[in-house]
Amino acid sequence: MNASRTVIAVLNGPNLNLLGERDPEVYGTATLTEIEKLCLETADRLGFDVDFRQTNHEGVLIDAIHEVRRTAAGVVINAAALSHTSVSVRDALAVVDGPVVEVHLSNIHRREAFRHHSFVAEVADGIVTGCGARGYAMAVEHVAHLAAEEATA
Ligand code: DHK
Repeated sequence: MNASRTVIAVLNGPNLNLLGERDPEVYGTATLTEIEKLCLETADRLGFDVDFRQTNHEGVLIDAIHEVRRTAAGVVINAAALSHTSVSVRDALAVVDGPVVEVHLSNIHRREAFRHHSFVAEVADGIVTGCGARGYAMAVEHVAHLAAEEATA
């Protein structure tokens, strides 16, 4: 595997810094720090490092995608509300070299109609939705699997 592409970027959008205190019945009780730890442990087990970030700003999220798009082995992204609104985030993800897996803590299809469509989903290789914090581990695992597959292709 290419040594410069062993990092999985895990990118988080608006309001996810409030996990643990924000609507725990919808998003669960795990904090973003706990989710970061879960991602680090999962990736480490599979031989990858993690670059874990959160921002409340669309442009900062796009800059983060640009920053990692050529260097990361793949991207796990919970763009949160921006998933439903941002063509710019979608377009940035479309030019990521490695696999992209979208994750949502809640099952967006069981919620309000405005959450049913995700621009991110249009450019994602996989989607994990409704599996809570564990969904991040599943998404990291899948990115690692796809990245390893790509590296041996
Ligand atoms: C997180 C949010 O903040 C919402 O805006 C999305 C997503 C769902 C989640 O379930 O992780 O609609």
